[in-house]
Amino acid sequence: MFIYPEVSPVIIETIRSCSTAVVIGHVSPDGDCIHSQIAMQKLLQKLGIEAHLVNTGPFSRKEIKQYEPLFAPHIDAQLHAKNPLVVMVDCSTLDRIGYLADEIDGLTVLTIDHHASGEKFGDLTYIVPKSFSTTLCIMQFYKALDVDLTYEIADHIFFGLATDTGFLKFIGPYRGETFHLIGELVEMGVSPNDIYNRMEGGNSFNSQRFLGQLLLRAESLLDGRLMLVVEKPSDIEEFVISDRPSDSLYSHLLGVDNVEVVLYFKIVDTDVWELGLRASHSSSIDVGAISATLGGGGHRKAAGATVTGKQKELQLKLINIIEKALK
Ligand SMILES: [Mn+2]
Repeated sequence: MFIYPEVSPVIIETIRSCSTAVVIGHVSPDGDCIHSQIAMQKLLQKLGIEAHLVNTGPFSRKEIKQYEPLFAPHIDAQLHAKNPLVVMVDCSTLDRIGYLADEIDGLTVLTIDHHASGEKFGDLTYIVPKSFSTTLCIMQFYKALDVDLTYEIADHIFFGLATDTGFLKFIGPYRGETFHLIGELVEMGVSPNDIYNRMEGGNSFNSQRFLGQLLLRAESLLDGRLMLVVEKPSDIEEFVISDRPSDSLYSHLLGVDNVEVVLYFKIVDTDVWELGLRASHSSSIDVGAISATLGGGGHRKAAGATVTGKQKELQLKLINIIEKALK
């Protein structure tokens, strides 16, 4: 069983002695980022600290949209002048926070994250790559600072964990500690059933129809090891695609026998594409390494990159790279 590292006395002292803080997260936030930010803000407030939430957005994912009003888009001069402690969550590299990288200049930064790659940023860090979510790292801070969890905070923590684990599907063996922590949250009144419905429900009819369209259009390549899906310009007119059904698409296509990689071309603009890459649990391919060669980022199993050029040419190039990587 994995044991979370202790939150260092220096970090505890730094938090206890600050009077103002700003909690920031990464661009295009997801459920783990937003719920980590909120859970951290509540912890700081319980310690009597004035705590602000800042995120560049966009808040395009449906399950986090409702929280947008809680977040400011900037650290304004007035707040900066108070010399707040910056708590950066769910990311540990400066390129993940967009223009906020300039706005935190000169401030002390505490980084709390569970990502493994990139050059770590922060004066103080609590980075646990083995943690399934940043919210579980924040839970360790509640324990270390001796602040009781409430139902509301437990719900934020579970939601972040559910987001990053495909509702616990990505957790392998010998990780009983995560289920012990889940046990604590559920005993606080958190309902996994309710969280699942909030996470997976609430889709627009259009996004489900769009999912059907993309599944029909998927091509099976490289002897069934690669699934390719390409959006068309007409999709933008026919469907509202700010809320793409990407996660469902990946999980449906990775569920096809022998599929190792899903490659999804999302239209951003004329000749500008956002690539989504996903690898199956059993494949040894590293899609993070592939996206890194294209200037993108991610993990072994999930990665993305923004590329420019003619779609057909990009497609040929990508199929080639993937074919070599699959050998
Ligand atoms: Mn995360």
